Amino acid sequence: MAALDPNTYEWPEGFLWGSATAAAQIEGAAHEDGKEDSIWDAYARVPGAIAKGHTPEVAVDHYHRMPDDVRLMKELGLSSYRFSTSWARVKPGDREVNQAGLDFYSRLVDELLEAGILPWLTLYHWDLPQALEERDGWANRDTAYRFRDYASAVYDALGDRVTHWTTFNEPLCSSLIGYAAGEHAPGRQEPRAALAALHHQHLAHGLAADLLRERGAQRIGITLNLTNALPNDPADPVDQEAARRLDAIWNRAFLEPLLLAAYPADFLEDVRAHDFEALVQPGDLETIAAPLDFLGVNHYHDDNVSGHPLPPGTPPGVRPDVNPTSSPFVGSEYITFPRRDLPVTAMGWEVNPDGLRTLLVRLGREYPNMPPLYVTENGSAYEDEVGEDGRVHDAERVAYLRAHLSAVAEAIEEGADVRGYFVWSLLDNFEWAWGYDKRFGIVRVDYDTQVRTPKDSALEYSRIIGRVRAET
Ligand code: IFM
Repeated sequence: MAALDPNTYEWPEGFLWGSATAAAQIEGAAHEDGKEDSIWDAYARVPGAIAKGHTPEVAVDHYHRMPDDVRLMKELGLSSYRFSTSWARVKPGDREVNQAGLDFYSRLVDELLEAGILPWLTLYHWDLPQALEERDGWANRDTAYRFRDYASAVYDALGDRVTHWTTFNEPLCSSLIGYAAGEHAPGRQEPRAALAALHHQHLAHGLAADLLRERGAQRIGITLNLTNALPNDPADPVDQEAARRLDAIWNRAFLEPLLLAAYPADFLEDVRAHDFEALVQPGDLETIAAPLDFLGVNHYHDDNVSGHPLPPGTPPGVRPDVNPTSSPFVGSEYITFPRRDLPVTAMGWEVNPDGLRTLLVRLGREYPNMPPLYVTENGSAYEDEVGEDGRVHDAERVAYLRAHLSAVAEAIEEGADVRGYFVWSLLDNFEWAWGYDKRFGIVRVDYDTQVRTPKDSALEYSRIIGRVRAET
């Protein structure tokens, strides 16, 4: 099929056009109005944890510039904005509710509604209160119940105006990458704790989903970062087995408890040495499989997987030591690296829009009870330069965006029930362990002045959205 042009494609009626951010990546004000440390504030103080010693302390100062940022979203024509609330702002130290923290989100929601933009709220985008980490964090089952209480506080404040609730963003990262690979906060390298975090985040999702449903939330879902695990050599049984294991731990260990109330049998076998099943108490899986109104899909690139050691002379950017799947808990070596025949972004991630199409189509076909899908993140980091005209002509990001929207359109044509797309990210921001050097924004932020300048990609996105809006 010839590539579908996102500017002329007839997008389904009501398709949501959004952009996404996360509290710790944009807000700043890390210790203001009662907010206390999250694990990312604490982790940023560990020497060498974050590139160039960057911290989320100021970020892009969204906490103080929020009304201007919402104005910008309105100018671009967004129909929805996906943001996260910070647990450490709402309940500092996970103690009492901090009204000043909730008031900030309440003002944000009011600004969005006033601008005609649907607020799409995520409760957990990786910033656990540090005080809870000091009680063993997500490795402690009790944290799941603390999360339910936090969700309840946020719902009490915003449930009259927010209709769309996402419990977790990419639990894979906040469990396996934070607790086994040690690349993300809290920086632990403890395989069993990582598996406990995985299960306890699932449980926390189910507990919160039940509570939100009971209180009357209209749409409840979760966002997963899913991949296509491709054997490096499709004919090599060692690579095939590595791809099978990656698919199990990366995709199915998340999808199946949520959709089928069961962990995949091969995943249970892979992690048997860590006594994973002892973590699962009677009734947990029923709680975890609470009904979902949507599944958020985050996808940036496929993963090329090999069970063999890295070849000599492997290009920079390949870092098997921080690869969660190379953690000792899976018991064998896994290596992912970009496919050599594809261009890569500044993250070293391959650019392969067809992977997004494949994934979206597969999800509906493989899970008959799959709820509607939203692409809740997709985007690219490039080494942007400011031109003499003061603008950012980010032709590569424009091409990435157009190609991936075209892939979404193709997936819809093939039957995938995709209801919206959120570009990552609205603004350049704090890219976790990479600090501020990796710019994902469609809007440039000058980190010295905090001035925002829409890049060409923002203008192109706006044109696509504008056309659809004008016609609907
Ligand atoms: O910046 C992150 C985001 O917080 C979660 N998904 C991937 C993005 C790019 O790495």
